[in-house]
Amino acid sequence: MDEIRIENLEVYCHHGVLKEENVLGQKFLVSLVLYTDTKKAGVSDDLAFSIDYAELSHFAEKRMKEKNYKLLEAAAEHLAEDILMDFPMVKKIRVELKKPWAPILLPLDTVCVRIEREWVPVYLSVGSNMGNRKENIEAALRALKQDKKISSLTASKLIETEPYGYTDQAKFLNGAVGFYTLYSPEELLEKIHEIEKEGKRERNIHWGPRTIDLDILLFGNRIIQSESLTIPHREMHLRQFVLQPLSEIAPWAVHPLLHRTVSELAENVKEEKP
Ligand code: PH2
Ligand code: MG
Ligand code: MG
Repeated sequence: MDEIRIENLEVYCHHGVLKEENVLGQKFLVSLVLYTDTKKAGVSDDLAFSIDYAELSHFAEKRMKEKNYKLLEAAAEHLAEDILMDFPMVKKIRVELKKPWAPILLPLDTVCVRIEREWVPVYLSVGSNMGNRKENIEAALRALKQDKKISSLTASKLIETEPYGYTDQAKFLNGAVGFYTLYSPEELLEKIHEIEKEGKRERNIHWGPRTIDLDILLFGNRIIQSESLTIPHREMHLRQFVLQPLSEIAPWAVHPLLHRTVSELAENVKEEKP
């Protein structure tokens, strides 16, 4: 990706763990790498197709002064997030915050925190087999869309499917959604649990009837195996009711463990069906 860089923007502000830092303030240096596509602006010579670095620098200065954080980490985290949310042309950002006057009673050039954050593409499966299934799913999608850390949401058509696994239950409506997010996988899982709670989801029978079920299928190309999360979804490659809607919105997405596209996986599952 192309880069626009702002280096060592000086901002006087009051972040710090120490009282005297909060009272007196000090100089901070803000360096930003904005990852974007400059091709269109390059060809047309028109600022409307790029990021105005003057505007962005003033925005960064304002945000740095607006709130006082104890940690450079927190100031950097919020700045990265605010820029990604307010400047849609910035797809990914590197933020470097330096304190050249850090009061540590020893001479130093600077201390620095550097982070990279980006809009990560995510795919979820959605399902419901209780109550007003369509409305349950639509309410969940509305909640996702309203979230500022979720953007560009697209949803597949909903299909009716036979219950899989535990079969003594009503038919499901299933679909898939894709979006970009600033959440970490754990934060997204928490968000999903909140939405399921609002949708009156109760966890009684494993794989049993539910008003709303949202499962993370793919999170960028991340591979995660923890107590709370398995990404890619453990069974996504075996489930027609997941792959069929997913291949409608992301046929080209690649499963990072199986190295197969979603449309290839969907074809395979079809063939295996009796
Ligand atoms: N979800 C399950 C178990 N079985 N079957 C269908 N057809 N659709 C589902 O969404 C589904 C299921 C557990 O999440
Ligand atoms: Mg599920
Ligand atoms: Mg689930």
